[in-house]
Amino acid sequence: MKKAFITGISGQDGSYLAELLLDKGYDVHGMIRRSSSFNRERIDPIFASHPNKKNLTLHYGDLADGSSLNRLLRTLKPEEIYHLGAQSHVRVSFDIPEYTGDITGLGTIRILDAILETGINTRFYQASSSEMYGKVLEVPQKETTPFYPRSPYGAAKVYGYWITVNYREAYGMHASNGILFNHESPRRGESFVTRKITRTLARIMAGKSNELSMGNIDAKRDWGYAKDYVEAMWLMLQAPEGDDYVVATNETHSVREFLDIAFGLVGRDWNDYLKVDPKYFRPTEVDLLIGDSSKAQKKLGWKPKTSFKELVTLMVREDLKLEGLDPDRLMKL
Ligand code: NAP
Ligand code: F7E
Repeated sequence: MKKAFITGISGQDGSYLAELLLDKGYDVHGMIRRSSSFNRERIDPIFASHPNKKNLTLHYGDLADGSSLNRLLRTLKPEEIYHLGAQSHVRVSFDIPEYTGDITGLGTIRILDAILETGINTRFYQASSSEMYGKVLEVPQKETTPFYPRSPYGAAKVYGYWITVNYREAYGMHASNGILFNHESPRRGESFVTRKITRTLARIMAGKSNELSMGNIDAKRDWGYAKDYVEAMWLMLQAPEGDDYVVATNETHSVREFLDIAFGLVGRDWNDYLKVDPKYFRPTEVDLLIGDSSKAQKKLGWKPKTSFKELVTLMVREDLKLEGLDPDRLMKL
């Protein structure tokens, strides 16, 4: 039985990846940080109903605490490490830039160095991001496109990317960067734009809200489905050698288009609810992202399975259910 260690297991991707690895028969260990209120709502359902739930174990630790990372790796000796933990909110990274650098940037070197220090034989996945392309220097963006980050988050991820490449080259580690473009799901954090839209829409439909406050709705993103994307992470660690891969849908859509589809599904017009609030604008914005994932397709056999419209539909559907509403009655499909 292969053993995997996941940082960020309580997050959107961590929960989908844990399910995928349990499905594949792995012994899955996840690191969670202590908080004053429960932060396990995405993984509790796995403990409740996954057929292999006995193979899932959680451990306390923190990306700021190198000694906890060393201890966990020394005792667990996982064959695969998926490093997903991060302060992952771009807008918030402007408010807490030093913390973001510490957790999102230095967190990566703490794990890589713990691997080196403990001498364990493992494969390493780094959750790199399309935010590294920032003010894009090429369209579409691929593995060879130079980086131009536009936020403390993007800059921290550039550090994580290069230190992963460096440890691969310096110490012969099987270490890979997945440069993932935006990916969403019903488990997406509620302050990211897609989930904010679908969550607020469901509350509007339930009569609990009549306003949607937003920032720059002209921004364009390459949006995929998180469940499809965690499969690419796993495939990278099954490849004979570590490498760097763009994971994207090769399509771009504006926030406006997301609003059109989401509100259109329930016969509403978002213009009746939208309020533009400057607090959601960023000091520097990433205007356009579109990824070319042909390398992942060719070398890993990975391609996205879920279209943009299907993604919006499944998110609206789940958020309506969360409000106790019947999607089949409300949605025009
Ligand atoms: P997410 O939902 O925000 O999850 C982040 C995870 O990191 C959570 O489990 C969080 O724990 C954990 N974490 C935060 N600070 C930590 C700390 N100090 N010590 C230990 N754990 C900590 O993010 P996601 O969307 O699943 O993304 C997963 C990774 O991919 C992140 O590194 C993100 O930056 C990167 N990424 C995401 C996207 C995307 O579109 N989703 C695209 C490219 C790259 P709590 O639950 O306790 O907060
Ligand atoms: O913003 C605009 C906003 O916060 C998308 C993270 O997972 O993906 C994510 O970063 C766009 C931006 O995602 C609101 O200005 C408008 O242009 O959903 P987001 P992000 O910044 O692209 C990358 C790949 C990551 O790696 C990150 O970890 O939407 N926007 N109005 C808004 N955004 C938010 N959050 N809230 C608004 O009200």
